[in-house]
Amino acid sequence: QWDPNASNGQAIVHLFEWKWPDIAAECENFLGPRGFAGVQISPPSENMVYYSGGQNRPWWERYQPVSYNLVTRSGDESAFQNMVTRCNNAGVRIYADIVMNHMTGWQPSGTGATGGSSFDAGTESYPAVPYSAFDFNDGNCNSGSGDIENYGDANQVRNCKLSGLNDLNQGTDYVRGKIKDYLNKLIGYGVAGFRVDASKHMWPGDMQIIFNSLNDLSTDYFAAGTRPFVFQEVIDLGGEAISSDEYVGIGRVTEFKYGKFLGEAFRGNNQLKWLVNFGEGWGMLDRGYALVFVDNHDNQRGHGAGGDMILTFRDPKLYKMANAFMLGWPYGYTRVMSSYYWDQNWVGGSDQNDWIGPPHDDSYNTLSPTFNADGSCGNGWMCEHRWRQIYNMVEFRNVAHGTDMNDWWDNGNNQIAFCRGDRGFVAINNEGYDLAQTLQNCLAAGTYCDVISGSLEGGACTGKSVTVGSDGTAYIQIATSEDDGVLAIHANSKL
Ligand code: AAO
Repeated sequence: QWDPNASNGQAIVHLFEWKWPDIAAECENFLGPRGFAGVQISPPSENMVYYSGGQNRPWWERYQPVSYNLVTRSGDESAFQNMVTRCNNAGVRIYADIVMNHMTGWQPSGTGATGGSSFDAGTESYPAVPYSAFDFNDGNCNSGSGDIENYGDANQVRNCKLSGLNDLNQGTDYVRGKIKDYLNKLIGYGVAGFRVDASKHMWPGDMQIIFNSLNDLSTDYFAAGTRPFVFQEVIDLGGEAISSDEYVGIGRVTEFKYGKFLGEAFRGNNQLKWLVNFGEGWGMLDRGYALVFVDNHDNQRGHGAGGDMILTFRDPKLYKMANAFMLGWPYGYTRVMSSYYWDQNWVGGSDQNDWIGPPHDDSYNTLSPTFNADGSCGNGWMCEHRWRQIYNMVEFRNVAHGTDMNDWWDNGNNQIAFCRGDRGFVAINNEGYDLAQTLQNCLAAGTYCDVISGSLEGGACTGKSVTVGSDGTAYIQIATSEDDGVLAIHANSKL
């Protein structure tokens, strides 16, 4: 459950709010050929439909399930099945986002759901599962409001409501059974694993029982006896009652310190030279348990944790540098974020538009991405995973896999360089002046294409090139005037 069960690839991409047919096509046309291991999809379970207070169809309605029927704005059950099959056939795995901590928050009775199921949040009735008031934690919650009021109290965090969301009691056989049936249905269709939403808000013992009870993955695509990959969303920046360590026995855990620390470093609040032991040396999880990312769908819009240090597509130069560092660096299993654009509206330090859902038509049907001649996306989709500087570093990570870091160099401040065995070399310049000097390298002598400023295409470099001499050194140049503050070469970018 710590292994992504990928046939190839050391990085996954979160195609946030994409439709199932678009993901299927992306697996075939782009992700498979480019060596992406898999896709984290938005929650496939039926959710409530939200139109209120001028916030029509927010992205976050998908985190309020009404049933485990597979019907959402991303598509229905047959589209889901088709996507999983086509992605697996393209060598790309599907990891489903599972909302099993809770159902909806309070909504007026008669509120709609994406599959047409009825529900009554006030009486905690979800007949399409079915769940009723017996299945929720209200009696076990000790806070005055029924909501989580104090993250210093583990009992509250796990037995009270997160933001008013009706909190399921995973301590009962009945609730465990319903969740198990849902996850086994997904396994039956060929998913490779799960991102488990709000894991911090469930007891690890209950989760362990549920995940241990699941079927092995489908032998249509996986070896007999393969367990689902599990990565649990636990926000642990320290200082609370609950720590990530409590969950590592179940699967990997999202390491939220990683993106926060990287954001602080690249934004200039910390010198890059300290990244020399980035990972366990910084108080993060053991690398075999960590799922890492620069930003996620919450903290790119001020939800969750990390605050204003988080880097996103809105700071493209720094964002590409941070992603290049992550994908070049041997720590954790990596996830690339792929977003859609929205206009921000800052009032008193918070974005009033943080709720805005994916690009849509007048009836709020999600739009498909369009693709420009250079491979980038249109129709409001950012598609960071299609940025050359990012997808080329996914290839770098695959090429360098199995090696450790060696030959670290820094200028005592914000210029750094390092090697990965004899497979890859990365240099980063986050100073206000050019990097231009001869550095120790580790690749075999020869000429290599920098995969940041360009690629190796048709036997030639479309960007910069680097020549590694017979003495093992190479002249490295990253001018501040360049679009990108990174340079990377690897064994497969040799001329
Ligand atoms: C929506 C509305 C709410 C309404 C609710 C019910 O926005 O106003 O009350 O419906 O009607 C998403 C959205 C929510 C949305 C929800 C349901 O983000 O706004 O609520 O869908 O539609 C906590 C959880 C974490 C969670 C995160 C957002 O621990 O699991 O909040 N993330 C997941 C998903 C997320 C989703 C849900 C869970 C729910 O990724 O998309 O919500 O399914 C501290 C704690 C964290 C806690 C944060 C925020 O963090 O440590 O555990 O995350 O607070 O409450 C510093 C600290 C850091 C602290 C942070 C924020 O950085 O170091 O520790 O500040 O204070």
